Amino acid sequence: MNRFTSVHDLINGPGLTQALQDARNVVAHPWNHEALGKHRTLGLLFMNPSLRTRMSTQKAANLLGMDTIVLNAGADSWTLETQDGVVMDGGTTEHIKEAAAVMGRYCDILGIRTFAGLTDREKDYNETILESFVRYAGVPVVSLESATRHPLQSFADLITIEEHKATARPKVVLTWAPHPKPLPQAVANSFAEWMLQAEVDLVIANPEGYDLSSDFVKGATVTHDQDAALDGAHFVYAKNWSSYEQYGQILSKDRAWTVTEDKMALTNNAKFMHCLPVRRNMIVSDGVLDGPASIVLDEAAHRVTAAQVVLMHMLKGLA
Ligand code: AN0
Ligand code: CP
Repeated sequence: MNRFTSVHDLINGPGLTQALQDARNVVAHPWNHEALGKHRTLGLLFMNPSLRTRMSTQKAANLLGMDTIVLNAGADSWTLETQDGVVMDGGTTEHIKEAAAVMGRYCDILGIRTFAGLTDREKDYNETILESFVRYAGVPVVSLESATRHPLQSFADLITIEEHKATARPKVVLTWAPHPKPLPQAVANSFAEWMLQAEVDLVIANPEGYDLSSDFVKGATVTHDQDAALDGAHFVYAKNWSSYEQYGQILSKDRAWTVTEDKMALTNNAKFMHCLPVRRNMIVSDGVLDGPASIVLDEAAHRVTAAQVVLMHMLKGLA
């Protein structure tokens, strides 16, 4: 596997069934592949903040015997130009072509976090920055959340659902919830894309004006009625995203969409999931988050599992 930027890289690589088996194996025997990453270096470039991705990916690399170098773009490094053919007489210091290629000389695998800018939909959905790294780095690239997807998160979400499910084909509800700031669609897009490949029935609930790109949700049931969606649900996955249609805009902060105990009572004893960081009493009530239905910490813990499986397959592919 020489890139991991969407579910398709896993499907076209080891396959989803094998990857889930690998996940169970690395949980049971975390140090079994400690020799695989010996003398190998993982570079992690963060253009945006992170707690989980930063720590879990380093931990996964450590379990595989790898060394890690972390760089925070802008703060620790030069500001990057991403456009081709420009006269660099403005604020940016170094072109992504050189930066990516240089990092590729120091590292065997590169991870990149680059959020959507939320102003230019075409630029975001073309994945300009992530694809530049893939093109110029010369080494395998792992997405640590890009403009349109967060595949390590979605893989961890799937592992968590597999671990907690009590029925063969659970009903999974992805519900929009309010947030004071405009957030990317990446986590929601990616979750939908993965769930549509999994043994689950996916229902997406969001207010009008918040429909996700059809490229990600084709095949899912989409409704604007949250209560109807929650009926009989086994898993409730809450997430805020800004509008795709009116790109990057906040159209609603309606707290009637907050996931509360009353909302959870509509479900079939569902588990509550969120990728974190989460805004308490905006996205989800204290009672739900602190209660027995919440599996957000298992989800966060499986970020290590997901990263370990992905890095393991990449390391196996290195010469
Ligand atoms: C980010 C997002 O919604 O994409 C990262 C989530 C993992 N969240 C925030 O910026 C709060
Ligand atoms: N869920 C997630 O990716 O968290 P961080 O932004 O803290 O890495």
